[in-house]
Amino acid sequence: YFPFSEINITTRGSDWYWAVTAVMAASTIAFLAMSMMVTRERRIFHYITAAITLTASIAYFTMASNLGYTPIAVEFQRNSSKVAGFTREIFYVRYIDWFVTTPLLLLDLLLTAGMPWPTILYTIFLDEIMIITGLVGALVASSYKWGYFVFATVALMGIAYNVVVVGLSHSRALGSTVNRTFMVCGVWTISLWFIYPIAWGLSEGGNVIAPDSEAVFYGILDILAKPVFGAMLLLGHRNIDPAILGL
Ligand code: RET
Repeated sequence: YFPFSEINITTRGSDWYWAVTAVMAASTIAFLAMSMMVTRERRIFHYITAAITLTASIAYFTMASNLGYTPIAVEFQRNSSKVAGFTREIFYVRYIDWFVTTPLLLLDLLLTAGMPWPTILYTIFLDEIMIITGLVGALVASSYKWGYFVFATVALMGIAYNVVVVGLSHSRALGSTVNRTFMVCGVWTISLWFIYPIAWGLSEGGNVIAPDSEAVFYGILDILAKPVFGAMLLLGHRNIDPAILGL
C-alpha cells in the first residue's frame, strides 16, 4: 500500500522524449561528420559539441523510458484549497546531463573568446554550483527548495557576467570574425539559460505545469541550447583560424 498518487508523464510525454532523443543522436552524427571535413586543428570544437549532444541523447533515452526519476511529495491548488497526498516525478537524470554538458557548452563558448584558463575554470565552478543547487532544490519537498533556487540563480548571474562582460572584452581583442561568432553564440546562450529557472519554477519548483508540459518546455530549451547552439558555433569556426585562439 502506497498512500500517494503519482503525477507522472504519459505516453505523449514519453513520445516527445523519444523525438528529442532522436534529434540529439542525429546531431551527434552530424557534428562528427562535419569534423571529418575540416583540418585537425579545428576538430576540437566538433568533439566538444558532439560530446554534449551524445550525453543528452543518453539522458533523453532515460527519460523517454520513464527512468532516472524519483517521486517527490507535492501540493497543489484545487478549488482555492491546498491538496496534499500527491508525488511528482522529478527527473534527476536531467541534472546529471547538465552537470556534464553545461561545463562543455561553456568550454566551447569561452575557448572561442580566447578567455584565459583560470577564468574559464572559475566560470565552470559557478556552473557546477548552479546545477547542484538546482538538483538539491528539486529533490527538497518543503519550501526550502526556493532557497536553492536563489543560490542557483545567483550563480547564473555570475556566469552571465563572465560570458557577457569578461568574455566579450577578450573576444573583441581577437578581431571581428571571432567577436561576431562569440557575440551571436554568447547572446543566444545567456538568453536561453535565463529561461531555465522559469521552467524549473513551473515544474520542479511550484508544480504548476504537468510533467508532459515540463517535457516540452525543457525539451525545446535543450534543443535550442545544444544542437542549434552547436551548429551556430561550428559554422562560425569555419572562418576562424584556431591559431589566434592559442589552440
Ligand atoms: C536551475 C535551477 C533553478 C535556478 C537556475 C537553474 C538553471 C539552469 C540552467 C540550465 C541550463 C541547461 C542547459 C542544458 C543544455 O541543454 C538548475 C534550473 C538558474 C541555466 C543549457
